[in-house]
Amino acid sequence: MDFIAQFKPTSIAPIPTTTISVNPPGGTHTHHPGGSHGHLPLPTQTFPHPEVHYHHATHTGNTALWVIWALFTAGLAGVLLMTLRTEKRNRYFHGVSALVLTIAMVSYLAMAANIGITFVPLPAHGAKETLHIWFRQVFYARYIDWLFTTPLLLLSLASLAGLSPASTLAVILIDVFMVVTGLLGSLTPARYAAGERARWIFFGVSSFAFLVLWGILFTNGLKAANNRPRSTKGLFTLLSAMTFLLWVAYPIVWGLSEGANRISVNAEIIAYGVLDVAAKIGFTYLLLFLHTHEETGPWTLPEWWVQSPVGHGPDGRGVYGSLGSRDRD
Ligand code: RET
Repeated sequence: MDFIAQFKPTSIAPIPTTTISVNPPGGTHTHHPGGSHGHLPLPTQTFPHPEVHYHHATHTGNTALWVIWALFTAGLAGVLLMTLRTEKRNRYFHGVSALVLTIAMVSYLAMAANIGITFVPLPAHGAKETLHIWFRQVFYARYIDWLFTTPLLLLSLASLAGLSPASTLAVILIDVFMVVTGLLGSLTPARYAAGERARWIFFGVSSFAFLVLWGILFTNGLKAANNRPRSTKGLFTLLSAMTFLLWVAYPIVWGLSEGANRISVNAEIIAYGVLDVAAKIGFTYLLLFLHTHEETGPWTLPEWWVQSPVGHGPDGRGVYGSLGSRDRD
């Protein structure tokens, strides 16, 4: 049986092995002296990834927010004192102004407490910028403030002029539209061209609303003010001109800060702060001091509004007439 003998191992043969080849990052070095595959080089270069940076308020900005909050608190306390010293039916402007200052006070408290804040991506211009992503801090809390306070300020102006309810409502709705589109502009992520374009379109739309609302206020408002006493007309002219000039500065600050990122977040806080104090506290005190109590007009509150009903009426039926009373039998 020689053929079986041929298959008998004569010595221990090495076990056959298979080599699987892989391509590790960094490349393979196939020509190893001695045929060893033991030491492939480790990758030394990683893929580049962008660095993230933030423009945000520092201690200075936060201190400014607290200072402005304190100014609004003091301003509000003063208005409340003045309200108490004023006859009830002459408190219309006091009520509206107190509401404005209360909202501003709460809004600055929120911003100082770091509420109502977000970060929005800024445009990347130039090749270097592809490796850097910049965010800017946006205080959207101010737009919530403006959403309520600017209509109230306009309501004061419109009431002073004796503007028709239709025009007053139009001015207020256009103002709300202006604030909302301004907010959308400031929240638009603008890292890429389309976003940046959208942001400035929102700005344009909002500015258009701004012009329309002041157009109505200056034409219809002045016409209506002609029918008021001379001192009221004078006060309306003064306050509306001053307010217009202050309000024009808002889109300028917006353009420099949230729009084109030309000034720091701290500078933005201070700029808007100065404007807010002038447009709210300055406005309120001029209005309340210069508007004399003797004047009567569409803003003089009716007796039924300021006086709570007393007793049950002379015949015991109640001031509103009671349900199920004798005269319904
Ligand atoms: C924005 C940006 C978009 C264009 C325009 C703006 C106008 C804002 C204004 C704000 C007024 C605020 C006041 C606050 C409180 O006192 C939204 C900044 C036109 C006019 C008076």
